[in-house]
Amino acid sequence: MEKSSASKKEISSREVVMADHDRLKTEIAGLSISNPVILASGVMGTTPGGLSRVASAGAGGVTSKSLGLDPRSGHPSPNVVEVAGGYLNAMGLPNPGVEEYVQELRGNDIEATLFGSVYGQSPEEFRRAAKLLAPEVDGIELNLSCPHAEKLGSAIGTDPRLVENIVHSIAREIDKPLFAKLTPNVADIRKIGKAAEAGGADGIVAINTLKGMAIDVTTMRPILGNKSGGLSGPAIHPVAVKSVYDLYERLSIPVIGAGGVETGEDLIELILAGASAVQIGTAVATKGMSVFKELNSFLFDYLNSRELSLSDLVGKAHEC
Ligand code: RRO
Repeated sequence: MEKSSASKKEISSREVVMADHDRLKTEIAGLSISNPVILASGVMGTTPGGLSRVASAGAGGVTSKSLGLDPRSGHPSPNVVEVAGGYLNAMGLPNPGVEEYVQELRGNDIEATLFGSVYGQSPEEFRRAAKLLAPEVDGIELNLSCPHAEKLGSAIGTDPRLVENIVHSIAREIDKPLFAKLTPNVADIRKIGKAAEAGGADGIVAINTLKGMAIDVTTMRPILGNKSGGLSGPAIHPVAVKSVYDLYERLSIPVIGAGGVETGEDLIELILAGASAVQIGTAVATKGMSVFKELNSFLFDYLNSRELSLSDLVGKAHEC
């Protein structure tokens, strides 16, 4: 256990600037990261400028919007609808294409660990996108889990053999840590996690959004342009906790948790379940960019008051 040399009273989150939060420094799959609160793919990540702003707001890591070989305009609007406990989205992977993004990333001033997210329709498309992006980022996230894009995302990420093949084809060709982002829309997420690990993934991100739909009772039609979408926000947090808990128990590689984190307690819960770091998505939209400093301050105080290090906390709920 890492003991603090100063008392609780001497170090308070109000006095400590982010740069001094050494207690929050961590390492995931060989990547050093200044704190474990990471921007999830899909929010503020369509341009490197957005990622840079989030990094300046205190995120330890930032993740790009998922990028494919060709530009995509996405699904027809409406793309987002508020529902009980969160939001349904069906953006449809809008992105400028990996080559354009790579151009924009050159000379970037992003002061956080940078994850590049990629998607594809086949192992070959994933491999090509990942190879183009890898030189410009610190780690690659494979989006195997978009819940509403035909032949992409979770259409791929629910098949363990395909997951293993995709990860394997990329792991041997890039020299950056490789993370597989998994869908919760499966009977047993551990099987998909195991397949990604067997393919050579360095880490897992769990979870992407859950499949959902909202229907307008006046028009009697689905609200989203794509009809169905992915549910995010507090409603999916318990699903994320259970998924991370199960994956941590079964896998040897680190797990980055994601799903409905809004408060410091939500963040700690995922870490106790086994997450080495945690992604924030919907809360950036609902609470603003101050959420990164707010969550880090809460975590700092939580650790400091208990004289614990971050690594003491990871997976601690499994001790009982
Ligand atoms: O772009 C989207 O519609 C989207 C993606 Br790529 C994803 O991974 N998860 C999600 O809920 N929406």
